[in-house]
Amino acid sequence: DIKGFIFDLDGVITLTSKYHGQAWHQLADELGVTWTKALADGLKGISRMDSLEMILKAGNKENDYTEEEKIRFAAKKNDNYLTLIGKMTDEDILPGIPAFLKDLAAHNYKICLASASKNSPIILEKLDLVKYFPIVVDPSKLKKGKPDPEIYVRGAELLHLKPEECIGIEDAAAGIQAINGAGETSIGIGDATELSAADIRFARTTDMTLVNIEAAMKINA
Ligand code: G16
Ligand code: MG
Repeated sequence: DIKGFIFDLDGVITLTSKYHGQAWHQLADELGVTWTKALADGLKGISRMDSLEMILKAGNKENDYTEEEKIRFAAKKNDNYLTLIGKMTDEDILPGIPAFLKDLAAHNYKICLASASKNSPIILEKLDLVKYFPIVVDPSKLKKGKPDPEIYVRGAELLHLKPEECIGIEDAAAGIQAINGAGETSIGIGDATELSAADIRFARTTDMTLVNIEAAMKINA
């Protein structure tokens, strides 16, 4: 039986994914790396330093900079990102998410956050969602980022649940791979081709309701 839900943040609860993309795009331009949709999609859910490595690799520049320079690039991207998210409010929560969270709480499901973002506590505050997420996986304590399952394994542990009792929710292929690897049920929000590995997929957040999830789980069973 499903007893808990483990949420990704960027792209599931709010579209910070758009701002991450903009900030990386600007850095890629400065580094002379061509920005493509494939690169943008591949970066979703990937940690800050791993994202920078992917961008440098895309431009065959992975050996061009020192560790110090790379840390400076990542810090610059983050400053830019923090400016972009500066004006976010609870109106930036994706449609259907507040009702879904309320429904989960009313049915006593356990909830936690499994975002790769070190900025997620700030964003939860801006969105006024801290009350739903007293439990947040700390990404700085993990050995490996998504697509490694570690973050979703840790999420289930923090909820005191077995992986098979948890549903993970993601907008990125790397995240779905992490949920599946953890032995949890995966829900993908977004594009069918990008999220073909998800156990259940919804085109948009408003389709994600307990009724629709229960129906999809019956079909899959
Ligand atoms: C998010 C984003 C990624 C971002 C990562 C790290 O993951 O999707 O694009 O690179 O967090 O974020 P930060 O630089 O803020 O620490 P998720 O897991 O919330 O989708
Ligand atoms: Mg995401």
